[in-house]
Amino acid sequence: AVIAPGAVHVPGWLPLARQRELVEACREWGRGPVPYRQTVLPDGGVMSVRSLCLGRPWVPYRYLDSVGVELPGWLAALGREALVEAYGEDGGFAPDTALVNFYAPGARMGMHQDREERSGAPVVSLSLGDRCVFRFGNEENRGRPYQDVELASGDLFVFGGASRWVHHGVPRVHPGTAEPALGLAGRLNITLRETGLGR
Ligand code: MD5
Ligand code: FE
Repeated sequence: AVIAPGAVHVPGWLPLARQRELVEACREWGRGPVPYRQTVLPDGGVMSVRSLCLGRPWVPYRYLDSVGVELPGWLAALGREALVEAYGEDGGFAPDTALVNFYAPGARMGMHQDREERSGAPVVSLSLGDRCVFRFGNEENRGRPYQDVELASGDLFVFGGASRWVHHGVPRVHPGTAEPALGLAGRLNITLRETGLGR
């Protein structure tokens, strides 16, 4: 479904077996040298979401230290497949970082824009585990108008073009709604991005 120009939601894009592999990869990354951590914002606030970054380390306060592993080639390839699914072509998408967010029951993310990247490339978002309310707003401010979209495990969301700089957030995660076979209490979100920062 096209939510807005450049914003495409593909429910159930990832089959369950692929979801399970991704959940296992997220667990494995968390066992590396840099575990999932709550980010401390410049104003001293502490995010309820726990995050981890693969590949290129970018914004110091937010994107933490990279776990020190390259972005796996298979994950970058999955990002290109996602763009083909959403737009019909991958546009040469070459993500150099992945941000993995873990929402334990009760965690949420306030409305914000993603402005740290120095690239206009789309952001590819993959959701795993508990269903959530994803709030897709407007470019001007954190408030209305916005659209609330339910995201479930396996859903793909691509944010590109005119939707790249829209305010967005996750006001609510529905506890206990993950497919039991995933063995996940909470929600994981993987975003693939081009930082535009070079090497
Ligand atoms: C999440 N994460 O579900 C979301 C998925 C973050 C974050 O918001 O910054 O870690 S990414 C959603 C996104 C990215 C870029 C643009 C837009 C949404 N958008 O224009 O709505 O944990
Ligand atoms: Fe964001």
